[in-house]
Formats: sequence, structure tokens, C-alpha cells
Amino acid sequence: MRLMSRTLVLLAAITATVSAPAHAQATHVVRMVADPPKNRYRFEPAELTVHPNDVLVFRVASGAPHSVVFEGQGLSPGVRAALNAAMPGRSGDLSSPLLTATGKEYRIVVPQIPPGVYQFYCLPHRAYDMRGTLTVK
Ligand SMILES: [Cu+2]
Repeated sequence: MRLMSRTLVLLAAITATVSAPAHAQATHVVRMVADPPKNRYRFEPAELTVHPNDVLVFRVASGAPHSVVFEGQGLSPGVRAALNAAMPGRSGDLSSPLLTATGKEYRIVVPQIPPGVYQFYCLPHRAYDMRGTLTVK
């Protein structure tokens, strides 16, 4: 009897370990903001820490059009392909479509890519240094 209950406890522990996801899927909202008096454009927040399968929601708050483009330099072909596949309606390599109006959203489900820091920027405001970093854990 004692052996059986121990076995059951062990089985329960194994089941819990196997069925619990490593991380719950999180949603990260990134506002795309203009600050006209200062002629500044930015992602808010500009630094994100995420896990694969998390959802990124880029939302135009002001100053449209904006976009999201990942820096391609140094990416392996596999990572580049995974990022491209995760970006719906791309306008080019690693590039979102232009988000042309306040309230527009662009969603990316973080693909299974190696942990590291991935840089992105807004193409229309690249000269204004509108950029951010995605740290994948
Ligand atoms: Cu922008």
C-alpha cells in the first residue's frame, strides 16, 4: 500500500512536470510614438525581453507611418527564415508592411530562434533613430 501511494505521487509529479509549459505565452505591447516638438520617434518600450511563442503587438500611437524591420546583419540563414516566416504581410526581407494610421497593429509571434539580442528599427524613422532591441531568452 505504501509503495503504491509513493508510485502515485511520483506519477503525479512526472505528469505535472511534463504538462506544464516552460513559459506561459505572454503578450508584449509596443507603442510606436511620435514626439513632434522634439522631432523624436520611438518604440515604447524600446527594449523587450521575450520567449519564443510570446506575442509582440506593435501599435501605432502617433506619428504614422511606422514599420518594424529586423537588422539582418549577422543573422544565420535559419534565423532569417524563421523571422521572415513570423512576419505576416511582409513588404520585404525582415520588413513589416507600413502601418499607416493611428491604432494599426502588427503582430509577430516570436519564432523558435536562439537566445540572443535582435535589433529592429522603423524604416520611415530610421534617420531619427527609432529602434529597439528584442532579447530572446
Ligand atoms: Cu516610425
